[in-house]
Amino acid sequence: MTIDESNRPSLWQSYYGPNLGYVQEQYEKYKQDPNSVDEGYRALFEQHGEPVAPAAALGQAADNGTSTPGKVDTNLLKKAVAAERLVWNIRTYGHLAADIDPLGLSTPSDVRLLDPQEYGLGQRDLAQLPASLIWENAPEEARDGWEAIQILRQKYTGPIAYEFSHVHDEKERNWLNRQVETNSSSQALSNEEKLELLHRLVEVEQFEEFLHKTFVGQKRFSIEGNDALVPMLDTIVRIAARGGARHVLMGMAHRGRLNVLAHVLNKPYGKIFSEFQHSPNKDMMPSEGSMGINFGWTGDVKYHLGARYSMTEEGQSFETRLTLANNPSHLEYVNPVVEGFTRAAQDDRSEKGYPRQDKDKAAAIIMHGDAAFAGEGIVAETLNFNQLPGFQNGGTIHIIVNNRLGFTTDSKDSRSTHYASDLAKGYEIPVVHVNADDPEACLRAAEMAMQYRNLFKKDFLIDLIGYRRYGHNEADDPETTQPLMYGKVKNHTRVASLYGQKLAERGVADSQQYEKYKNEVQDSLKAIYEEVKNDDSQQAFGPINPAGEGAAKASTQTAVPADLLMKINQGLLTWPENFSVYPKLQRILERRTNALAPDGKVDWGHAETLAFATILAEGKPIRITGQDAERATFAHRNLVLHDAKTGEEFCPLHRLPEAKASFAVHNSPLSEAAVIGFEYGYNVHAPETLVIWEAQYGDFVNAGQVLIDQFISAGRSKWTQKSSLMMLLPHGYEGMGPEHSSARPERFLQLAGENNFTVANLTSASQYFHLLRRQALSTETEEARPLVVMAPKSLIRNPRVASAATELSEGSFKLIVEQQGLGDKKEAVERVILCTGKVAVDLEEALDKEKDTDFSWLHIIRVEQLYPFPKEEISKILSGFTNLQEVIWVQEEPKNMGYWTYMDSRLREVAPAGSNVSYIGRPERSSPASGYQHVHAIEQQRILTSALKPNSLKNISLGR
Ligand SMILES: Cc1ncc(C[n+]2csc(CCOP(=O)(O)OP(=O)(O)O)c2C)c(N)n1
Repeated sequence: MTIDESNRPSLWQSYYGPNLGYVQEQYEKYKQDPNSVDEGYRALFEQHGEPVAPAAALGQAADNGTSTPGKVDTNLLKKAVAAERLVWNIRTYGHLAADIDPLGLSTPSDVRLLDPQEYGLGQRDLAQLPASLIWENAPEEARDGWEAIQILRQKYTGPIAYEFSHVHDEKERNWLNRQVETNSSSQALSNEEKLELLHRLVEVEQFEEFLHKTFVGQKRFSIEGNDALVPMLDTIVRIAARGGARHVLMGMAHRGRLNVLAHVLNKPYGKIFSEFQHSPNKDMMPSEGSMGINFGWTGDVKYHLGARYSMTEEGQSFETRLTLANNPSHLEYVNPVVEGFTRAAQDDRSEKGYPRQDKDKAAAIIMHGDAAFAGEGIVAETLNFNQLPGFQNGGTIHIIVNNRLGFTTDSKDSRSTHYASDLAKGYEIPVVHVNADDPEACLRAAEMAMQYRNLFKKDFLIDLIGYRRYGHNEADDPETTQPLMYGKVKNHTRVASLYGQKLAERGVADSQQYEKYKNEVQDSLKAIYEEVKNDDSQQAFGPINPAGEGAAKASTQTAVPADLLMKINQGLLTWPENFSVYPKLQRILERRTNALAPDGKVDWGHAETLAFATILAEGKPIRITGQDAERATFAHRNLVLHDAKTGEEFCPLHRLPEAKASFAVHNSPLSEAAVIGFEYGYNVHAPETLVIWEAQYGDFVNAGQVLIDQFISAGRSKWTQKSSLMMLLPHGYEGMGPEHSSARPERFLQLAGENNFTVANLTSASQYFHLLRRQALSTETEEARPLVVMAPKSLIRNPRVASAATELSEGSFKLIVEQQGLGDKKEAVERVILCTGKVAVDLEEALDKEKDTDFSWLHIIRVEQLYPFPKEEISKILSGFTNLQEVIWVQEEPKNMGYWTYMDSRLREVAPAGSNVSYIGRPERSSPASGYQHVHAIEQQRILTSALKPNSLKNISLGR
């Protein structure tokens, strides 16, 4: 780069006022010690000498005709300002001109903003300006503004494209730009490291090649085209381990999964070959949803070979456990689960109070598909966890494994954004796009991501832009839909080979190095395969424990001695001196003081708090989240008190003297899917914890249906992944209309099988107390199962639901509850009503209104645990009624919803011979409830009346 020195005007003429003052100050410092000033200024002073006073400067300027005496050289100033704008825009839009398209497929972007001419700046103009004036990080070799711009452009338009301008925190943005501009985030790889990188790329490539040739036509969702993912993961894991992470938790879909399992998690090649070898259907195995692809691989557990990552450095040895989460075919839904794993791995739950989080103890890496990242809403829900107190994990590294296709769909048809990653910008997550054909750049990106994470404890996203060597799976022909792209792919040299050539050109490796590595790796793959091929005893998968039948034990000892309950109750009503509880709430809470007395009653909210307290007293941690979970939708919880004067928060369960474990209570973001996934993940990773998710209203749970179907219901049988997640789903027909009436119990009952979870609907505070305690006691045992509770709404405050203290200090959870005052004269009973939840209380109220009526012909059984079905308990009662004619299921839900389709066949099994099994409830409907309060009231009344009237079935018509 040559510069015409004769065209340089005296520099100081453009400095006036405060600017000149500042420069003169710098000069004074420079005179004392040249090293005390910025390199740029040093160069400036060396070249231009002392900054001269304004008059002299102006005189000088006037002399050479570039300025008028007494006036600012506005022309030069304008140029300096324009140059600043140019610098800013290179930082902001340099990515548009970056070299991040390995196949050269993209249409060029409009990059005029990166061109000095666009700002009226020529080479000469820029050369007039000192480099450090327009770019504070200008390196020494930039002798002036022109050279600075050339260097800066190079940095921002290379194989890594940077997007940071959406990061609002100036400190962070400056740090990020400095990393790019000073290269301080990455030290160049040593020759040895470069050879290691080449070797790794050969392993990645040859593993795929071997599978391709050996298991012809079988699907594997090859990584090829984005091979650099594996060494990037190596780098991230190494930095995390070095920084103290004892867990690295990963999530990814099908693409490249086998390669990551083999190389990052050390799943033995033999195991993988065996899965192909023994696959029952060579065409279908492994499919996206197959075990081979989706079964995770986690270190350090008995039934899997370990994926322990060990390293020794400076006399210190690190051991980190790597986990790749089990994954359903549903793209991206594993993301919140991995976030939950990670937070659980960071939280210390061994002491009272909120868990103590150590963000360095565990790190999360989530890999995404480019189409799925842009398309699936769960991605946004998960990114939103980034900074939320109850959910953040000190920064997840996101990698979009970008092959610019979704199955057969081009990017133009799958997203409205320029980049696949654009969503992340809304969460202020720094984004870098990196060319997958430049493996060293890929490692730099990985390193930068981890340094950012370590420093700022926030998410970082790498968009790894490569291509897909084959079709969506290897059996697909991609040329039918993407002929141009695949024309290029076919002739595109693979990255290992490209990198081998590059190292040879640089003299780091000899020209045969790539071939040498390739032969070595091939030989070892062949040898392993020969062993597997001849060994029929090799099991494709580790043993999967059957889910196990049999009801969760009702009889678990859950009662708590009365004196302990009293003591705990006292503790719960003690708050710090000078803490002013909101007066109205204080009055409500203080009513609990005497609730345990012989004439007192414990209501729903109180029973819950007492259950939590006693669970904590037994050393079991609790975590409860949900929208407004701290107070609860119906304001019955109020476990976080707010000082009415200072706003300070206090949770009585955190100070309770008896508590021996942590209690985490958090209002969640307004998401169901991601929060359910997070809590499920938390619980799987922290199985000793009672983890509870509460829906605002039960009907919203269907926004998390994928998580329920794929993880909560089926996780145990698919992957032996145990969970005891509890879900509280407010449910009940109270005239609120189609919304907020139903938590869709029918959906859970339809999913129920193999004792996969418990479904309950309760009618008393004591039942809730015992069920909570039973669930807590079951954690980490063979009985641990998810628990779905159709939680109350109006019942929360219904005095009929409140319980005497003795019901907590004695007894245990009851699978069924018989209606008091009925069924005493066994031979008189002709009708038994079975029902669950609120309608049972409605029936009790209706009975009370007819105190003088003879109901000896009737008995009512409340089925408090719906699944597993309490068959024996119900049979026993029914068999005691010798004159029984009708067994009726009564529900408030429409006939095609609620419990009836589940109960119908089960009641027929338990109903005595000769008795009729029938239904009372709303007719079949397309929407769960009527939108009109008066219609609701009429329907509800009709249900109750029919249930309590002899021969009513003959007289009423509720439709089909
Ligand atoms: C929720 C969901 N919808 C649809 C599919 C079907 N499907 C499997 S892979 C795929 C394309 C994914 O594209 P991308 O995210 O870019 O990942 P790639 O396969 O290209 O690596 C689709 C639509 C799925 N698995 N999950």
